[in-house]
Amino acid sequence: MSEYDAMWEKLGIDLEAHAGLLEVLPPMYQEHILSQENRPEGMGYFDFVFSEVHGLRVKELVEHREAGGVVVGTFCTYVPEELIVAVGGICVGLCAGAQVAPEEAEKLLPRNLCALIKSSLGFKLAKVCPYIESCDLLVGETTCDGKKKYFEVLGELQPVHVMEVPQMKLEHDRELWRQEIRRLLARLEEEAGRKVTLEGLREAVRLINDKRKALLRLEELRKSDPPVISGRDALLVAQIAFYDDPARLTEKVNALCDELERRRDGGIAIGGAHRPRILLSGCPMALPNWKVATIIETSGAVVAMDEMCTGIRYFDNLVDEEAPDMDALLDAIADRYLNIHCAIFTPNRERVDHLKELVRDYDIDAVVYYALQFCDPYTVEAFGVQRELEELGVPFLYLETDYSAEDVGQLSTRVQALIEMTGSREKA
Ligand code: BJ8
Repeated sequence: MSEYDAMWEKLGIDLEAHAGLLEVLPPMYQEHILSQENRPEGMGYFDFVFSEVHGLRVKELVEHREAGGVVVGTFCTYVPEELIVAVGGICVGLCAGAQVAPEEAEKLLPRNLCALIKSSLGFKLAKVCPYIESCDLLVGETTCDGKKKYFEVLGELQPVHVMEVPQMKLEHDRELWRQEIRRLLARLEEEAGRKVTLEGLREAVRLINDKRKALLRLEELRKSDPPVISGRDALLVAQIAFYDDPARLTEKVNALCDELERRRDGGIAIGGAHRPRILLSGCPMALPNWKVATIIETSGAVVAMDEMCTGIRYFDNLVDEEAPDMDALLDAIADRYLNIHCAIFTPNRERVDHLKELVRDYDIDAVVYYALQFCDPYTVEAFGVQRELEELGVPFLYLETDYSAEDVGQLSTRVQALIEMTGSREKA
């Protein structure tokens, strides 16, 4: 029995299946996160949030709705959080980082679909996610084909608003996207029963920009060599940023950064001397997906940067807070989001350029490319990324995987070979 049982039951959660899910999380957390040595004290807050993953935060959502507010669930970093906040809503990124009820999901979706989409539907069908059950509205997007069609299936189970994300970044695409931002705002206003004011929207923009600034400050600290924070802890912070209260998260990330600055200045590293520095790039690693990061870091390297949507793609670039009127502010929001370089775009030159910049700025020894099986955008784009990085002399390892643990041994062997190779070569 949990103190939250009554709340979960009211949300329609299957208590028995849910108890099974909650049972597997603590040992996973121990293995991937808590087993690390010399973690910063500031990670204590994030450990606490994770220990309460379906408890306290869900209670906050329930109370928010009881007070008349709305909760909106999202699946992609293209959905502007500030619009949801501006209507007095709470935005929760719906994670889908574990295999749940795949047989059920495969009754409505094909087998050959990426693990993330199947997991998302699995959580919904098994009734084990109190976040999705707390949502008044889900916001989907036309990013990859799998998600686009998945939202039709999900829309039969719960209200879904789908944003049309263009696939190119030409002027008329930008125009379409700007209109889509306004269409979403109208839907959110209708849902929340209130109109957004210029000041309200500006305040929301500042709140979310502050969160981004704190997360970017953390990224800067990952340049320290020897490292002051592990890649797994940085990933955990980003994963939690998708659903925690933004103001509280900003404060906690900044407190963590203060501590990391003291560590850096005092020469306190997480693991002693220099370790090979890996950049992880590719599909998002939604909570609780730490498989590849753990393999890399238990093989003697550190993940020094994540070019993923659970990494810098989520919080890079700010919205212009000074836009003079409502139209300009909405355009500034649209422009910031269109500047995300997801593989669903063509051409996607900016992603490769950004990757090269990150390799240089973070003094990267090798790139590990993480692709979920059946993810066409990222698996196809991997070829060009590999060619360009190898031309620069940057070692590149392509890993295609899913959420199962079956391939851990095989992935570890390949990662270890990469790390040995970086030890015996000059840095790019
Ligand atoms: S902006 S990466 S969050 S779309 S892994 S579901 S692409 S088949 S998640 Fe993504 Fe938005 Fe892009 Fe980021 Fe499809 Fe690929 Fe699955 Fe994916």
